[in-house]
Formats: sequence, C-alpha cells, structure tokens
Amino acid sequence: MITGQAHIMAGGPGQDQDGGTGVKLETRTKTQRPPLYKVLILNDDYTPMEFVVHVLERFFGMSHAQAFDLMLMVHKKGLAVVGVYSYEIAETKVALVMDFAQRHQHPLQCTMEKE
Ligand code: TYC
Repeated sequence: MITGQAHIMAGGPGQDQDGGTGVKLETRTKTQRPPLYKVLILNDDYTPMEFVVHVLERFFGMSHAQAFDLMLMVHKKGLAVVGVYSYEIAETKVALVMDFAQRHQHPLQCTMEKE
C-alpha cells in the first residue's frame, strides 16, 4: 500500500524539495505481509496410520520420522497444524490431501484456518 501525505513546511523557498511551493510531498511505502494460513489434519477412527504418515511425507515434505511423530500427535490430541502457508498454497494442499484421501476411500479431513 502506498500512502501519500502533504506537509506544509515552515521556512521559505530553497530549503524544501519541491521547487518553492512550500508543500513537501512525501511518499511512504508500507509493505504488508500477506496473511498466513494454518493447514490442519484431523483425527478419525478409520484412516490407517500408515496412510496419514504417507500424506505427511508426500504433501508436507516431512521425513518418515517427522511424519510418524506428527501422525501420533493427531491420533492422541485430535488435530495438529501440519504447515503454515499463503492462502493459495494452503488451499492447494487442502484440496490435494482431500482428493487423495477420497480416491483411497479414507475419511481423513484436512482444513485450513487463518493464523
Ligand atoms: N486414528 C487413526 C487410527 O487409529 C489414525 C489417524 C491418525 C487417522 C491421524 C487420522 O489424522 C489422522 N487408525
């Protein structure tokens, strides 16, 4: 976002940057970070543990050990954040996981929420 502000300056021509109108034009650039979204995996009673581990390795770039630990955490606690991404990346991950689970006929749920 660009915001411009005009300041009336004390002092006369020659000491400002505008050619002597007495109005300083200042441009401030505020760089806004894009909002981030958590991607969550939810526990259920039917999806095989090995399938969840595979999903975490395949779509979230985890090692087998990392994926196994996180899967167990979801199994015990009910859900866990598996990654934090921009809106578009989070949306894509959720869609890929949901599609992959559906194609294998597992009820695994993956959702996103604003951080
Ligand atoms: N609770 C499942 C079972 O006992 C395993 C599981 C873990 C399922 C994590 C989903 O997100 C999940 N087979």
